[in-house]
Amino acid sequence: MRAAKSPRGVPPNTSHQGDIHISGAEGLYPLSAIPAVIRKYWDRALKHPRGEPDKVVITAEAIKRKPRRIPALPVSTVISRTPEEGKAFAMDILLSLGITAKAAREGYATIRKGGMRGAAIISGEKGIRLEPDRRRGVRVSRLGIAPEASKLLASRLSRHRINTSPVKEALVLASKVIAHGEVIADLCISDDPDYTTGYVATKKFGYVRIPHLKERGCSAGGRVYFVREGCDVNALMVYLETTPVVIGTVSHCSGTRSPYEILNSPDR
Ligand code: WAQ
Ligand code: MG
Repeated sequence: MRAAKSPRGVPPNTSHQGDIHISGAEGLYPLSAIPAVIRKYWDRALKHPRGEPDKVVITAEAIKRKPRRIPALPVSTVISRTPEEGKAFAMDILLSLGITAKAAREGYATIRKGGMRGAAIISGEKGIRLEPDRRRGVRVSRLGIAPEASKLLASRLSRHRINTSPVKEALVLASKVIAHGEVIADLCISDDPDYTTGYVATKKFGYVRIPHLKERGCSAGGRVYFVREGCDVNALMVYLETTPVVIGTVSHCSGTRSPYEILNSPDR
């Protein structure tokens, strides 16, 4: 689903260029669930805190390949009280994985600028933007979670009172992205003005939630995928946009941990 509004003074439906992104969502579902999913996406598009769209596009496509099954990343939450603390923690994680300060700063600035509908792909060494359409970014799609895994995930997240749609959807998305060997890290800040928790996801540290990563009321957000230098961007885009992937198993979910704990014992 994609919901957008035209800039003031421009009639809708003339072109996608210049559209203001309101909301998007995607998933893999059995055919029987599609009517309910369309209803859910419709409600989400029209009741979004970013505003009212004047254009909503919902697309359904049959997948021809059996989805690849992958595990969900482990989940934890870092103790962080301000956007500055959150940013410092995210930078420490990125730098510890060999991403250069230049690339990390470029990625962070891209997110804080906001306005994209998808994610930016940035090379981890030189900090160069690699996706062909920089205004749009790459939109990850064809991903889902198996019913049994979804149930188990819900019960594990509930123990930490974080069994919510934003957390579950972001975890599924990040798990697909990180399952690709060329992606080193996924850094995200929501574009919803009221949702201030972001995350950094990596193979080594899992999905780490970062509370208060932006100021309340700020509508800028985005995602950045840091990739290995020399990565085959076309192959990566095909994987992200079109390869069907389903979360089949869930990893452990822990509560809050200090930045020091996370950086020094990534596995717990
Ligand atoms: N593929 C690539 N980029 C995406 C996608 C996608 N499928 N969906 C969203 N984005 C990009 C796009 O630039 C959005 O503006 C930005 O990410 C933020 O999207 O555990 O709600 O849907 O509590 O606003 C994090 C949850 C929630 C943290 C993130 O993102 C937690 C969120 P939003
Ligand atoms: Mg949003």
